[in-house]
Amino acid sequence: AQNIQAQLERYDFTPKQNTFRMEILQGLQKPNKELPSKYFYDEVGSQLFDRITELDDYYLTRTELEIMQNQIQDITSVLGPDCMLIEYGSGRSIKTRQLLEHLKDPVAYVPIDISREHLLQASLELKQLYPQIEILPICADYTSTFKLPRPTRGSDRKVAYYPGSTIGNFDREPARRFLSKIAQMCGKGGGLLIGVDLKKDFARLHQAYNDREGITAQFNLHLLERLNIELGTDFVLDQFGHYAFYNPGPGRIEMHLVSLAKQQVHLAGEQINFANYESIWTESSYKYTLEEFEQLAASAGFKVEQVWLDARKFFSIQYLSV
Ligand code: AVI
Repeated sequence: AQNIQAQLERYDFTPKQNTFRMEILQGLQKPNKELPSKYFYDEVGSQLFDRITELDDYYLTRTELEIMQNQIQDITSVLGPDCMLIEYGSGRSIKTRQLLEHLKDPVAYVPIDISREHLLQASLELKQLYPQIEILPICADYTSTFKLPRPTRGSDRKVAYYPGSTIGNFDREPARRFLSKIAQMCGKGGGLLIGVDLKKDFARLHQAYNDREGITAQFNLHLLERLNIELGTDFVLDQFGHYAFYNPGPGRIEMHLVSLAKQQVHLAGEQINFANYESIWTESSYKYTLEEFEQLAASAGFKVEQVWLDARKFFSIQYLSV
């Protein structure tokens, strides 16, 4: 436990409060207001997201786990032995357990997450479950630049793991840039195991982001609560509404917070004006066809080696090599 704490002290690249404030202010001052979705994930936000992943309506996590369960032998044999597994946005590392249990002699597991407490708890649990695997957590915004730790033992063939279809939360060009960064980090011989949500009927998509228990709405609104607590804004939460829909042209779910009145909010001495029904765009979640994703991967320097699907073809797990 002490080793993990010490490792986390050395590899703590938590974003500075100033960067946070600046990004939020810039987003709210745009003519079409927006907020970066990466800021959903403070402690409460991460817990709300965990609850989303367990919802009946949110098919993504369940389907990805089902593919993992059915194909784990094949997946781990494609990944090969002695790899250093690096997970981007590891959260509770639930899906990773399957991998860690079946991979042949993994050299180390490097979970990267922006939520420090979540990361620490998950790392401690993993160390108890798999004492033979070196766990090297990094607290960072994984889209930023940070150094990777060196594992104590042997080969450093790098395999990145990016499950959950989180790649869908990037617009196309940032997605390409992020994937190329991973390709460079992995280098020749390395690869990326990635979860990608697929295009499907609109009603199913709509339901996943408008769940009957209202957890997605809470998750979306919590972003404003976080700004009130951490940046001292004065958002009145019940004056904003969750609004999410599938936009078939660009092929994405758009999640918004809509102002339910003409109102003002204050941040860092600035006043931000909201018209009635004006929206803040808080997240996009792109859905792909296999062909579209193959093109995106190729533009980032990756070749699709293998694709695993569920029976309904809702979701894909793909192995890309450099
Ligand atoms: C993390 N990410 C893949 C989720 C998604 O489905 O885009 C975030 C989420 N937003 C609303 N529900 C879940």
